[in-house]
Amino acid sequence: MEESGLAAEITELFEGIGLKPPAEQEGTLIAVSPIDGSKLASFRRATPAMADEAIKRAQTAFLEWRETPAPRRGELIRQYGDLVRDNKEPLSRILSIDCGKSLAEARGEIQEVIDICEYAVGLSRQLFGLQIACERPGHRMAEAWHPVGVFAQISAFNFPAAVWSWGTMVALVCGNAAIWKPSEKAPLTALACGGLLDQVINRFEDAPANLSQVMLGDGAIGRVLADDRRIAVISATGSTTMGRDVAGRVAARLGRSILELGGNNAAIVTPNADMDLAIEGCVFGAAGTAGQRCTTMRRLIVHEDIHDEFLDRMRQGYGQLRVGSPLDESAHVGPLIDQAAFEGMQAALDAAREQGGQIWGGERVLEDAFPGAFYARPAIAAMPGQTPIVLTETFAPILYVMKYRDLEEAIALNNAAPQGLSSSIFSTDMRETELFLSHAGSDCGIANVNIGTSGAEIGGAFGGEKDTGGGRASGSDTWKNYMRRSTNTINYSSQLNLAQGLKFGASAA
Ligand code: UN1
Repeated sequence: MEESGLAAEITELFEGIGLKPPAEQEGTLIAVSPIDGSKLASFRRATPAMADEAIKRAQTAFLEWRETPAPRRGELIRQYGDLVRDNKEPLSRILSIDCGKSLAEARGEIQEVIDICEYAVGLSRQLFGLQIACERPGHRMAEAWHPVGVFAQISAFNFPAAVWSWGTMVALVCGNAAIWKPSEKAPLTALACGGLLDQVINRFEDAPANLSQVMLGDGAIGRVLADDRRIAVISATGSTTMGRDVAGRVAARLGRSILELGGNNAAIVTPNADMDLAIEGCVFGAAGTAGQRCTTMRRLIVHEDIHDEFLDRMRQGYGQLRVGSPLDESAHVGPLIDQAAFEGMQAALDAAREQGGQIWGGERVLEDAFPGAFYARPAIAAMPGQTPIVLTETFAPILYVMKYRDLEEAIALNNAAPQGLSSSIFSTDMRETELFLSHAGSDCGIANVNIGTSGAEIGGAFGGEKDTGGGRASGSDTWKNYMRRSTNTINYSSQLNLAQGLKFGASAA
């Protein structure tokens, strides 16, 4: 495999942020840039024995870290957030080269890491329990939240930094030790973000060594983590197939998992929509990040009266999109992650054609400039209805467009997908928008009005239902997923009163 200038740039970027460049090892795990298909570095894969050692080290770190008061734990994360802020530009470039995301979106992702650090710092003073009304006199009942143990994060290539930070920053503030298994398709972002975290941990007085560890490997090492009883909580983001495997393994040992898996997200556009805004929201939602967000808009359900005009305007919008290197700031759409992603996209477009769809775009471009990479024009597929391919998540920029007649029908189409991550409605009619948000509306974990399906802020709970896995990885009260709850009943009277008015033995006499 060829090397290009990108490997040299990675070396410079790592050195620039004070980290050892990813060494050229003997290993079989090869980091490839989706920008041009060139080799960036190679690594040895973690073995099960290495995972065992890492878990042991993490357990030792956990026992020490849980003794550090939570606000002090927050101070570590504050320092890390500052370091990420200072290094936002080089980290964004590393991320862009690593996973092919446009530089603008890579900056957005690193900003998401900074935001989650701030959020976690705030949380570090708010890990509070409840005081609960007690039925017995002279008793007090309360609940407390305690660190839970070793936390493991399995992250996907498409958000190689933000998704890790959602879990890990919160888990650390909650008093846990953390292990990260990043996607083998984007390992360099993990080495950079994890390396900077190590810098902070190493100079922080109250933080034990090995509080955070990165393990490079493929699904095999993910399965080792999923099977291991010493991993108290495991969070996994990726495909539904991967999530089912992790869920089964963790359930078999009665462990705790937080799953954020696939999405087949739809937007409904009603005749009451602000059309300009809807076009803008749908073009970004469907074509942004080259269709490789779990929140990417994949289905568009448009009222029959405006369908043809809306489709025309979407096609015009797509016509303005520039596909190009993610490092070229004038490009909107970068490459697909690899050849398999491109082939998956082509297979889905073939199926859509067979199922009566009319397709625009989808072809490979820039093959001469980047023969080893896979750039494709985002595709729009006008479909005769919600055919099987429309209900299949393809991790590529394909937007299936369908008609509806009444809003109940549109909501039923929205909810017919096996996944339930994100959804949105474009309408200025509050009867329509409130119905969509109600119990009888969208069944997704995220339901938006007049914005697209992607681009959630970190403060809200993030995740979804059904095949999306049911987990909530970030925001709101999800910190509780990273702690264990202890219910405490304290008797400060001199009587032994049993609950439910029970009388027992001598006390009954
Ligand atoms: C993902 O694609 O796995 O809501 C996460 C969004 C981003 C996160 C996406 N904040 O689009």
